[in-house]
Amino acid sequence: MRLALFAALAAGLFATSSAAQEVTLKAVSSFAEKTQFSRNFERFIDKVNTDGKGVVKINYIGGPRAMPPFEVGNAVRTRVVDIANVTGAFYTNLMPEADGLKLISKSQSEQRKDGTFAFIEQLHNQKLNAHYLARQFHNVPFHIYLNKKIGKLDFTGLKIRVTPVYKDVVEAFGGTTVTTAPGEVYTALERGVVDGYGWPITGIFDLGWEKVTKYRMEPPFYSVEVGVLVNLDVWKGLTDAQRKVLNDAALWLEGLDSENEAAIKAEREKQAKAGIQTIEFGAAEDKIFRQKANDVGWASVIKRSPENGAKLRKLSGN
Ligand code: 173
Repeated sequence: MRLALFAALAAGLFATSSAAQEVTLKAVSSFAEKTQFSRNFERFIDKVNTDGKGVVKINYIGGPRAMPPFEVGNAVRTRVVDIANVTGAFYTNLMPEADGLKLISKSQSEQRKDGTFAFIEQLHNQKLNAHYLARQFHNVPFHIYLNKKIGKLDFTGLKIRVTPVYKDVVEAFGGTTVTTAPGEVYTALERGVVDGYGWPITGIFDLGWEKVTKYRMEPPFYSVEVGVLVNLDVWKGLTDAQRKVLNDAALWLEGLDSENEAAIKAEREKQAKAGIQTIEFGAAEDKIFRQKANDVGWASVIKRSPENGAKLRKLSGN
């Protein structure tokens, strides 16, 4: 009887002490589950849960069904969640400099060497109480998709769905903008509430947007940025072993960007097959568009955060 009690106690103790070594982190994504910009984060979670068995575990709550995309940055800041997959465009209200991340196209390894990453980390520490663990999709560009054909580089008379990523450039070329989360794009297009939208080159099929999209405008511009953020207090409270699992998985996650080139090529073909036509103005106009996009993008960041914005631009080399 006594022995049984002792055994039960010992087993109980053992369970608690091993549980105390394993930390569970609550995760959300600002993009829909199993879609283009959540998929690699979900692979990262699987990797952490496999490699980190008994050390660190990620409990994935889900995408926008669990939390509105524009609230994810604040949820990391206030530790409502521990770790998140989110683009800077969704938390510019807390950190205006986050809008500059799309203007940085250097690889992460380069950014880690030349101090860019360290500055981005510092900004996230200060403004978002977050650790910037990884950046994904730096080699994936954005496009403007349209349902009305335009004959020149001019959005006058068009209403275009944006996020902070595209707002300044669309307005610079005369368009009217309406900001929505990705989850509202399909209905807005279907009802003709908007004449087009900004989105990366990849991912429109996940959401069925090819059914309500006629044209993709060239050229590609900017650089997608989807970060993995960890609440800073949570990060500081982890053991070296726990941080190592996350750091190793983060580098692996960033390495998945090598898959993007093939994915982009396949996506362009798939869009053409789905009947999406391209609108092209030629090399000279493309250059004008990209230059203007870059200039108005930086101007907007620098206006909202003069010192940090200027420093970020200098580091970016763009
Ligand atoms: O919602 C968006 O169009 C947007 O800003 C974005 C940013 C990164 C990846 C995908 C979409």
